[in-house]
Amino acid sequence: MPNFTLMLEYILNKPKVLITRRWPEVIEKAMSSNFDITLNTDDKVLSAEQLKQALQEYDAICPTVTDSMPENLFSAEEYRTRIIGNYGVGYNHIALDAAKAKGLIVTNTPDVLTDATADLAMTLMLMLARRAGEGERQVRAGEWKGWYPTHLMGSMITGKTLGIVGMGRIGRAMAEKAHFGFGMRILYHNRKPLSETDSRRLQAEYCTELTWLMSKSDFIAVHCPSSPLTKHMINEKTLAYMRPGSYLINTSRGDVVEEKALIKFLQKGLIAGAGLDVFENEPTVPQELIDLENVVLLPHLGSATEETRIAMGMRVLGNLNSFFNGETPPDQL
Ligand code: 8YV
Repeated sequence: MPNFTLMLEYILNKPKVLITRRWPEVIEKAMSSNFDITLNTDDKVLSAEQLKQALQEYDAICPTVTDSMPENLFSAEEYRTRIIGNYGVGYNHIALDAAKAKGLIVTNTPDVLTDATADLAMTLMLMLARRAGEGERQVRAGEWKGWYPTHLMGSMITGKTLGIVGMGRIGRAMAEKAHFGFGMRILYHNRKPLSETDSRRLQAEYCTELTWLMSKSDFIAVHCPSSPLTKHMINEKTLAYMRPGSYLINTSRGDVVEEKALIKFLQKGLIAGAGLDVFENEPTVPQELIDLENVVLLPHLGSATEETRIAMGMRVLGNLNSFFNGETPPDQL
């Protein structure tokens, strides 16, 4: 039941909205025409104290993955904030149940970053297979002495097997690109299988056991969200099922992979390499990973295209508009 007194208040006074990090200018402008927005002009990560304060001062807060909003942030009796419009699809940085228990609405931005993230996972897969990181470092260091037949030989991805862990939107988009673009065979592990039509179209094989998928894949791409269930899902035990020549790619969340175990497997040469866009303690990247040649490391760029970052902002704007008009936001969690 909409709160009509509040709605009237929002008509008379534009809702106060905090955007915690800088967004593309065009979308900041679009937000400012509907709301009384506060920008974080320094673009520095806000402290827990600042976020706590913001919950008392703003009608809406629009955080990103860098804003940790754990359970203890929602310990006050009352809040001015009614809605948290997360700028991103992953929301493991927000204690959803605690926020909801205090009557806050939380939204995210699904769909619009699916292709960008799947493209980045493909980038990592190709870079690993073709040793692009090593080659680029060689050229930049002036160490390239000319062509020779055995120079930086990598492997094909065409015709190889890709194991997808988490067949949600992004997993499916990667399966499409890999299968139709590169003729890859698709295996996937997910809570439930794809529809008959989708699995036939992609010729994708459902693996109920993660370890089975890991033992049969040349490339393993992690696309499941972070949750207590998926934390360290890729660990010492499961990594042991990977083939010596196989590669791990992670563009979801760092904590799905137990970094320490991965480092051990890479250092011992038990797997061929890893492509990582996310880490357990971002922005800290363990020196052991940096020291390895057969690892491609990116700074959480999954959705970093101009088109996508604008679309994400539009999605937040849509959610806030609906909410302040007394409707259910389309991406309410
Ligand atoms: C975003 C992401 O850039 O949306 C996500 O879940 O991982 C990234 O692509 C980031 O989360 C923005 O908050």
